[in-house]
Amino acid sequence: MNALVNPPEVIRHDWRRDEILALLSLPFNDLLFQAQTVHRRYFNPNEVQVSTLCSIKTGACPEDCAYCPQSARYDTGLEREKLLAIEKVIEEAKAAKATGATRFCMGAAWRSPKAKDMPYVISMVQGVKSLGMETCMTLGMLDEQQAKDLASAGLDYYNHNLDTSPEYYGEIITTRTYQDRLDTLANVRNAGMKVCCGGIVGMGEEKTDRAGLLQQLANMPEHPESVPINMLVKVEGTPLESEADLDPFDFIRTIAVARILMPASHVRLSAGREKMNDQTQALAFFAGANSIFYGEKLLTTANPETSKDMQLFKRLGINPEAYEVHETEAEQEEMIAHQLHEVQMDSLFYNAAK
Ligand code: SAM
Ligand code: DTB
Ligand code: SF4
Repeated sequence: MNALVNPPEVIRHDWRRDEILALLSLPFNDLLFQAQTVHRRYFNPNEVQVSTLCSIKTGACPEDCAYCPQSARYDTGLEREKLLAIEKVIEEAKAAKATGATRFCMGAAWRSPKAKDMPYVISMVQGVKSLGMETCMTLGMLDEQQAKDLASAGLDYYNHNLDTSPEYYGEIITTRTYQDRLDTLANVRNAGMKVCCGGIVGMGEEKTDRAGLLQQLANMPEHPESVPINMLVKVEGTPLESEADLDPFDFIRTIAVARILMPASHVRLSAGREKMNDQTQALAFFAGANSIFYGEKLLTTANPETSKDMQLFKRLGINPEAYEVHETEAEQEEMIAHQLHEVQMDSLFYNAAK
């Protein structure tokens, strides 16, 4: 199969595995040239979207994802925490906004949200939105109604990753199926939210698994608007703690091919930046990555210092992508007070109904 000489003009949803493998196997310079050409057709090449993560519920997760420090099945020394108070989440979001983040992504170590959690997470969405930030959540599996409720609350993005290829998936997770993940993604899409979906590389998978993950993402009826490509963060105590390092060029290739297959999506250079040098990150931007997680922590592990990221942006002539703020500060304060009152009422009602 002849790998593409010219990148496609149309957005395709019918990629074959062998075509993707051929792209991943191109000479590095040819691949990066194609990816950068596609990138420039759809995006300003010198703008990168910045999102900050916040762990709203940490640790003690019942799932067995082999990469995850938050699974209760592995002794990673992580202290479990209760669901964060809404006030604390708003405080964190304000701090993230003050350092330049435009999207606030709230993650919970859950298999899926319980009914009692929903009023709280809904209030978090409304509170963060009222700060004039984009909102994203990752709470595990969602049923149709939960997706609709989050969409009605104004949640902009839902993150739910496929993580790897369908063939390799069983080596990494046994407590939920690939189809479960696709079902949640369909519920999110049908509820009208934007989809954030990607995966992890460096988990001992083969090149064909990276192709398989990209194929699944690129052949969705609508491409995820946001595609996080995570480099495995090897955490002591997890089954993947001693996994061999992936060649950084293979990481860059994965980003470049994601860019070519999903030309209009934001591709995020996600977990793993703490261990990457500036040159690798610069190559990732050249390959078409145009989003990062920004802030000194991911969910539970370290991320580069914000000042270091800003220095890197400056050295590369990169600007953070803007996001419009709509409300005045007084309007924001009023909305937050209203949200807090609502959630207090909801929890009173929930406790009374128990
Ligand atoms: N519990 C929810 C779930 O799994 O759907 C949401 C939080 S979970 C931590 C979100 C994503 O973080 C996972 O799907 C995985 O892709 C990524 N992730 C978790 N641990 C990681 C690690 N050690 N290295 C890289 N990515 C990781
Ligand atoms: C995603 O794809 N990566 C983020 C976010 N979505 C939720 C999470 C990375 C977690 C890395 C390990 C940790 O810090 O716990
Ligand atoms: Fe739980 Fe999510 Fe970690 Fe899997 S990735 S163990 S579902 S927190």
